[in-house]
Amino acid sequence: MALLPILSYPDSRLRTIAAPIKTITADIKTLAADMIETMYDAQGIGLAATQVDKHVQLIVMDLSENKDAPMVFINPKITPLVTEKQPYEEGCLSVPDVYDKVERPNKVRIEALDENGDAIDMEAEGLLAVCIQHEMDHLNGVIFVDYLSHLKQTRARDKVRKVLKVRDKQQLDHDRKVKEAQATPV
Ligand code: K1U
Ligand code: ZN
Repeated sequence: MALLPILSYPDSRLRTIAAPIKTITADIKTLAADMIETMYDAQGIGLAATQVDKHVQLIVMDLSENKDAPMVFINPKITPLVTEKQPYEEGCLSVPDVYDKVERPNKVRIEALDENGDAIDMEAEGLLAVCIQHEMDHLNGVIFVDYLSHLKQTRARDKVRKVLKVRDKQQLDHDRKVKEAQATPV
């Protein structure tokens, strides 16, 4: 399995519309497994293929406490089961360290296939309903900050730039330390 790089807002590749998956090949199963590993590594509860620059209708999620119940959704379709929308604080691995409230229906029906091609038909409420709608948005090129004001979108862009700068510096420091340790005679 492999960790996949996650695209960061405002990368234009996050705007790509995902294509339906015609056949669940070994490559698709490997992608699903890699996305689950990537989601756990990034401490997320969901990940859409769009976020790892793969433009197919594939979502992984795990809302369990012990992170031992991954779910795979292929070609998902969502039907709202309530008309009213409720605010929920959302985050996104593609928009690190930015959290804000988005209003969505709190109960939806999810129809999809799992990684074995078996049909999923379930009702989701609360965080599960919010998360699947957030991930479906990714497959359609929509990011949760699109629902926020222009000012908040500008702030989100600035925040992501700062976070990525800090991460890059930490990675460089780490690489330098590893190199120094390898060069130090025992
Ligand atoms: O799509 C993603 O980038 C994953 C995203 C899913 C999500 C979380 C919360 C609401 C909607 C969608 C994340 O996993 S963000 C990180 C996270 O674990 C989290 C953030 C806020 C609340 C709960 C969890
Ligand atoms: Zn997201």
